[in-house]
Amino acid sequence: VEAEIPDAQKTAWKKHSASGFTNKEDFEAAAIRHIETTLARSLYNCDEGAAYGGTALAFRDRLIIDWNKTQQSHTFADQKRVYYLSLEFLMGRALDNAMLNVGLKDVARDGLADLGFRMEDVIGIERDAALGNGGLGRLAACFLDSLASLDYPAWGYGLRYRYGIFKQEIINGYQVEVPDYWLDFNPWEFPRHDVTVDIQFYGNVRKYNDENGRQVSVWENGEIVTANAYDVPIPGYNTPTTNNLRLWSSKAASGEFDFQKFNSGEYEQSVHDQMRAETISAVLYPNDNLDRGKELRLKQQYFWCAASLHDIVRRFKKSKKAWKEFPNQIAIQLNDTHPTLAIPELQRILVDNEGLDWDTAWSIVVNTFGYTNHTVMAEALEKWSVPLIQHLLPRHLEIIYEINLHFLQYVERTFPKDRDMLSRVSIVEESNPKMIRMAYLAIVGSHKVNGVAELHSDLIKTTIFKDFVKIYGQDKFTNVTNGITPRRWLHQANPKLSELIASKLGGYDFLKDLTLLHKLEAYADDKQFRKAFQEIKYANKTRLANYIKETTGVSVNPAALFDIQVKRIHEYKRQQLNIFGVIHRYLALKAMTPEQRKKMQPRVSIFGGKAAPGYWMAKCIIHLVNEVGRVVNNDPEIGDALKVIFIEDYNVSKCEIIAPASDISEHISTAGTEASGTSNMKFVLNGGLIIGTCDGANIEITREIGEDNIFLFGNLAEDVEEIRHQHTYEGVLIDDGLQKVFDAIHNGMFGHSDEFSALTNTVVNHDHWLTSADFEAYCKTHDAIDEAFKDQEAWLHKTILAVARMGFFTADRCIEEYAEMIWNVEPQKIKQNGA
Ligand code: GPK
Repeated sequence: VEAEIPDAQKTAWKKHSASGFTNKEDFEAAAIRHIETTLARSLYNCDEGAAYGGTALAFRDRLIIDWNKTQQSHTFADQKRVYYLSLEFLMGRALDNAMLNVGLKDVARDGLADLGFRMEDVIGIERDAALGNGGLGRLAACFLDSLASLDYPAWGYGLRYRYGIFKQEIINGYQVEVPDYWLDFNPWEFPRHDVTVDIQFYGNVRKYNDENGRQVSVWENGEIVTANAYDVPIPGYNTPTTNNLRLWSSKAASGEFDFQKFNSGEYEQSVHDQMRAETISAVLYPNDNLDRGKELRLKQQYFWCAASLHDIVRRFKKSKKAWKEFPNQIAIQLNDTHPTLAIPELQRILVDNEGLDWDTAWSIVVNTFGYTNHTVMAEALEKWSVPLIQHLLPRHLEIIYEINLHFLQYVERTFPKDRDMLSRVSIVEESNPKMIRMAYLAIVGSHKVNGVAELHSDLIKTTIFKDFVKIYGQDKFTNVTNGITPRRWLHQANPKLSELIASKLGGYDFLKDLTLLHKLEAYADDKQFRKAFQEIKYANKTRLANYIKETTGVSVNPAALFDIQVKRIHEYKRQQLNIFGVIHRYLALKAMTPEQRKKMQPRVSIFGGKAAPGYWMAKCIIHLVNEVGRVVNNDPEIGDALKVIFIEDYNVSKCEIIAPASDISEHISTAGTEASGTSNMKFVLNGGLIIGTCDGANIEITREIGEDNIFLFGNLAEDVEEIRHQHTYEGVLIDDGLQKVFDAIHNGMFGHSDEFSALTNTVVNHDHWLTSADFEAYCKTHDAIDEAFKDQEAWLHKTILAVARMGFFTADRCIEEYAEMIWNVEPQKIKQNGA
């Protein structure tokens, strides 16, 4: 390609080619130029918003220079690439991350100071990119950071929602959802008006025989919607590699209007068609760990899968390689079952459009895809009704049936006498209406299936996917324990701790090899180090206390024990256990004399998280937390002994303030329900300890950091079924302490008891989540925490050791495991000066 360009053109280009700033002067020049020209502001109306805009645009320019180099270099090298398909990318803010990853935050800070601005204020202007619900979406964001930081040629593919996860407001103690329109100023995306894909829905399938007598299927007469690409640069840490996140936006096929309709007087209809098309990428579905089966959601899934695959196939075809090379050039990872339609879609492209025979095509498909499962809970496993798919995607339904036929024939050959097995593993559930089981389709269409923590990966093999292990053998199923990026979750969220660590480890290499943290073990008994570590924790708690004061008006004492549970509100995550425990503590404090109360360890119980808008029970929990807070925080007898805080609108940027400020964080799901959890990793990495159940990654965290440095309690996963069985046949035994809590609620201590009867009744009637069975152990463990916290030196010893032993939980390790076990891809270094 290079040789075809005339020398004169090259010279002109090279002379003016953008190079990007590296010092304060050049940063200021770039920022001011953007403020004056791109934003049309002057010295006299440059507010913080404009300063943010100018800074972000200056960094965007820099990122895009590296982005261009990276993409060019990847294209020339033509190595295998990874495509990470996820309906959610919970990115949070981009500016701080970009500044740190390219190593120019100090330069920008000095430059902004010259212009009269404080870095923290400028960073605080940015809206979170909140295109996700919780753990699954944030995992995708951490993985993008690691893929770029480790120099893997990788792209993310997602949807460009006009509205991300809703903004949560708490009004009179209740959650109210407010739309999050985040795109009015988003300097981080590049609209690619030239990159469009036409996507078909509905229509019919026509069959004919070609000249060789082969039956050909044509899917036609459908409705067309156009997918438009928006690219978001993903900078690696301390490397020029800048990968791409491509987000698709939907619009009406003819661009603006359907001119025929417009001219024939059907103006309203043509506008309506346009709005209908734009609806596809309008809004993120706000459910976490729940499948609701809405038609528009299926449309989103197909729209995004089809656009992404078209893009991937287009890129592959440019290389003119044989189709059998496809899986050697391309690995596609399915983040949960949401992108499972990519499997029949690739099969359709290969068979219907490219004329490959079924078996050849299918072997390409299976070798291309890998599937990550994120939950064992039945209510979260996706199923789509056959009539719905038939209507929306008639050709895909045929292909899914054909895939199922081949699969069931194979099963029958392997297990000739097991008729039950066939109906159990069929991709088509024989219900009324019939349903397509997306997880089964994902397993059948992938070469590897992984869970996200050891216990979870074992559970999927012994419960929901047991039959598939028999059919395919153990090797198809594997584990990749989740991780987090230490760039955002240590260096960015907790710069002081990162600096302290760097001062002992002789630099910041640990940010790219987190196992180096083990060298901190030598400082666990070092008096000075402990003191510095403790001061940082105190400063971070003060930062959070100030935030709480500003946003809720409640003063909390940074010297108190900060006990934090922030995550989506879900019964299985058991925020109800936490708030019942808080009430139990409050009742105990009320029963004490003032002298006794003074001896108690002061606590601040902090909650945060969103409830899905239709999740009544989760909303009751939020309401109860807020009402308990109102009563406890205004009780003059209690004072600093206990404060109960609900932080409104928990999101990624708030987590960056919250995670460094915990003494204890709560990861207390019913054993066997939380696939991994990732906030558990964030809190320990930032010098806090965990109270947790033997669930998800808590188990591996315990193994790594040592059982003296974590507070585990509660029934084990293997015993849960038995206890539920007892509940059904013998009734629920309500713990005495919990009964007192329920009595207080019923007596109206926290407002009208009707408001909370659903919450208490579900425990009394079924206690599916073992709230009562685990209550006593939970409260006792909190008492043990109070005791342990009193000995600050011993506490510091534990927290420092824990930090030192968290190296395993970096997302970099995850990416290396995926690359080796599932994707078979190699990193590719980008030279500082182009390809
Ligand atoms: C799992 F099934 C789902 C889902 O719909 N949303 C979601 O965030 C989470 N998850 C798990 O609940 C966590 O345990 C896990 O750490 C996270 O996915 C990432 O794997």
